[in-house]
Amino acid sequence: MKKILMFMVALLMGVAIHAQDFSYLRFNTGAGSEQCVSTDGLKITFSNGNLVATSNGGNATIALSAMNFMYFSNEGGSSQFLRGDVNRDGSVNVSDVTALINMILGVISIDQEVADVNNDGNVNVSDVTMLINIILGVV
Ligand SMILES: [Ca+2]
Ligand SMILES: [Ca+2]
Repeated sequence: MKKILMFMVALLMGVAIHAQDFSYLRFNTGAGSEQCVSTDGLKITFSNGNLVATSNGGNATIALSAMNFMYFSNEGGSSQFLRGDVNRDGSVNVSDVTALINMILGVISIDQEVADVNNDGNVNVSDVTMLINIILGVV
C-alpha cells in the first residue's frame, strides 16, 4: 500500500515538473480559435461558468461551454486573439459588430479566424448574433 502511494506521489510530481517545462497553456474553443496564456505565475480559477486564467504573461477568460480542450505548449502568439475581437484591437465592443457586418456585406475582406465568432465554419448573421451576445454578457 505504501509503495503504491509513493508511486502516485512520484507520478504527480512528475506531471507537475513536466507542465512547468512548457511556456504556454493554450485553450481551444473551436475550429481555429485558440487563446493562450503564459505558464509564468499561472493561476486558474472558475467563476460563473467561466475559466479564468491569469499569469504574468496575459490573462484569458473562457466560457466552459465554449471550451473544447486545453493543452501545454511552447507555441505562443500566432493564433492568439479574443473571441469576438473581429477588428483585432484587443477588446470586444460595438466596433467589432460594425467590422463584422462590413465583412459580411463585403465592404472589407473577411478575416475568417476572428469573423467566425460561433465557429461553425461560415461567416454570416448568426455570428453577429453571437458577437452581440458576447458583448451583452449573455454567453
Ligand atoms: Ca475589437
Ligand atoms: Ca459562424
